[in-house]
Amino acid sequence: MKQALEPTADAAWVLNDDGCDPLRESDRETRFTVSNGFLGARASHAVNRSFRRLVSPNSYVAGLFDTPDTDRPVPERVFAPDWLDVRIGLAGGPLVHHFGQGPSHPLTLDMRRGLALAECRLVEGTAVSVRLGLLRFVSLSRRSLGLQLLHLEVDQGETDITLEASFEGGDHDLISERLEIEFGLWRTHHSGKRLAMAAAVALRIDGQDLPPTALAPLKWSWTWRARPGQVVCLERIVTVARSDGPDQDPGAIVRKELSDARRSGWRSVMEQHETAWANRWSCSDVEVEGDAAAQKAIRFAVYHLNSAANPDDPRVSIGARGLTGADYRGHVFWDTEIFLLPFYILTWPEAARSLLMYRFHTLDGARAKAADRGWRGAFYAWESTDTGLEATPEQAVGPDRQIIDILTGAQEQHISADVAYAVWQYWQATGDDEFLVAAGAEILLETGRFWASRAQPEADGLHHIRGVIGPDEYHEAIDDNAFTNVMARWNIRRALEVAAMLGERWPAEWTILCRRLDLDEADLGHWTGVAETLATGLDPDTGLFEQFTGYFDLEDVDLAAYSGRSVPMDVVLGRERTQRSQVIKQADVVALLALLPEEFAGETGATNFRYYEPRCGHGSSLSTAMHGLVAARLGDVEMALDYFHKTAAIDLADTKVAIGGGIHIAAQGGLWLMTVFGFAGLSLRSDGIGLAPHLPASWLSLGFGLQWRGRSLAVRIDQTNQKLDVSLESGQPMIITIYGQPHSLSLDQALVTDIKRPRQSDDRSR
Ligand code: IFM
Repeated sequence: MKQALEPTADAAWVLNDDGCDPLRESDRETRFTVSNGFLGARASHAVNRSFRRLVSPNSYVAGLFDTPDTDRPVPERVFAPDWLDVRIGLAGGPLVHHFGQGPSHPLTLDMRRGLALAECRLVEGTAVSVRLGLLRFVSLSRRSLGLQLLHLEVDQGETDITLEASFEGGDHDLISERLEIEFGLWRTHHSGKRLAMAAAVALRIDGQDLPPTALAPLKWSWTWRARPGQVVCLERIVTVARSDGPDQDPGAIVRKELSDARRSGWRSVMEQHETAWANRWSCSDVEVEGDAAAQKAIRFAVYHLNSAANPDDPRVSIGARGLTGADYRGHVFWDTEIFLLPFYILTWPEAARSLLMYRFHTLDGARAKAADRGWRGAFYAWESTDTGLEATPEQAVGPDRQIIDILTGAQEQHISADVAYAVWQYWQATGDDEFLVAAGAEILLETGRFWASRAQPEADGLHHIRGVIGPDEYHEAIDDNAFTNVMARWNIRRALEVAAMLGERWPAEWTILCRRLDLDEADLGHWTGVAETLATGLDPDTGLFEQFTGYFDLEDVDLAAYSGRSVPMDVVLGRERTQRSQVIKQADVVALLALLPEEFAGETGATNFRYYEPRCGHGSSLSTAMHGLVAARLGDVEMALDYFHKTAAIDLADTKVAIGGGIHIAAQGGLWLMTVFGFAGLSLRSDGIGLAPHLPASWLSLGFGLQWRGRSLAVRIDQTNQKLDVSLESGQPMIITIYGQPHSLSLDQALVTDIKRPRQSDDRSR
């Protein structure tokens, strides 16, 4: 067992934390979380948690939502029982690991192997001293499975030691239905979901099995006489299943999974898990030479991205904190479609498809939300759970401790276009026609229909969308937000395109779909008219989009004067003044430029970026990544690199943001976007992919893999030799467009071309 607890030797693959600071413990728990898209286990201490009140619960199960029976109830992902609890004690009481007393509690995240390691030493005067090594993972090859290993060496003392292993907190959010020695079945209070868990435990002392005493359901105990040099190994295999309705039996699933896992043993469970991770890394690793911090940050990002998705469950999506923390109650936002989906589409299409199928399965909720407000089509929930119904809380406590109304659920409507954008991007990159016909087309049509009903004609001959919130959430109830309107127009146009395509290529399916959606030529004609006359706020003379009607008249605050601030701009200025100012919470027109660069003719992309970038206060963790991506595309790579490191700091630097509530998974997706779409200049084209690399000076090379319409590609940008090398590892020949020039790529002919030097800082026109 000891060997299994040895981390990967290469420092670029591991994240270490030697500290033990109770004030930062919750951040460490988040950062070192292991998850697999179905189960999440935060890196809480497993052993003798005397400081239990300081830490958040440990375990999450994707899709395990319930709605509390309170005033203004908001659905939330509830906690699953913590399956990792261990207590070690002497006859007189527990061997407690106190903060600040004795050695620290180092943690290691072995990203290559997808597991977390911990060490700890427990001492009780001269009576006993033991060293512990712990390992935990949730399996990437069988997502219902978790493993905990504990390796204990006695350094000193001859005394009786008791070790208890248990499940804790089962009654925290759930009601137990059945509890047995190795099995538990719980249900949620209101949502009709059930959770089953089963566990097998074994303890060996110097290689000899010591049978446990069952103290209670899911609670085992062992007592033995400790001697110096003794080695004790605990292994616990856990299986977990969720059911969403009465017709499924999660109990049968976990029992079967447990008996399979028990038969194969923990080593085989671990081997399969590590093979699954090796496969994931071979498709998704990003290598940066020359900037060790950037390398660590992008690996950490890819580790958490690979940990967040589950290609096998199309009923769940990824919450804003993945399965790493409780913030945002597990709710799903546009973060998934805009910041995460590109990674999955291009490195793990099966996961991407499943995430989009979640939006297909929640279409009825989106249709109900639109209908409730008198519109047609699909208006997706700004905060979504399992039903697709709106889950945004209506009120919250603001930064000044006042109760404020939350309007995003009603007004942040661009979510419908964001979902459509991801559907189109997926189809473009995978060519998955079956998905398009069975699900994607319906999403595109229903979201297109939503916008066509949402935009209203006015006396100026244009259609307008009034009363919305754009990505910049500082400004509410605004009219004609450029991001919303241009994305809406794009959405309607893609709906029309998919309608024409289905009519031509799949006429029988098209007829059935039209009948089911009650869609006819008159509808399509109306949509065309709306798209042609939708106000966008573009000033043709300056090339500037006005973020929303009246934005240019607002107070222009010089953010440079507040550069030393440690709190967001809305806290500095106060809510009202922020709303009356041009201060932007996060990329808005800049986000539009990131998503639809073709909407910005000639140099107007740079014009808009130069206008809006200095006005952004980055009050959201999503903001810096969008700015970095656009800066890199515009060739301002050093500014982009600065944004890259700022984004990385969100979850990696203790001094930036408190992350006890979970990893900012959109920021992690944003790091990948900045790297691949920004520095490598990737673009998705109808005839293949485009690359236009501009690397920061410190990056000697950048390498990554891509999946494109059934092909695997390896890209390497070598700054030292000024070369771009693209090779096709599997699949049919294709076209790669480099800085606008098409090139052929085939299995037997890699593509090697020169790259351009990035602009120097003195020719930046900022
Ligand atoms: O989706 C984001 C939003 O854009 C800004 N506030 C946080 C949300 C969840 O990450």
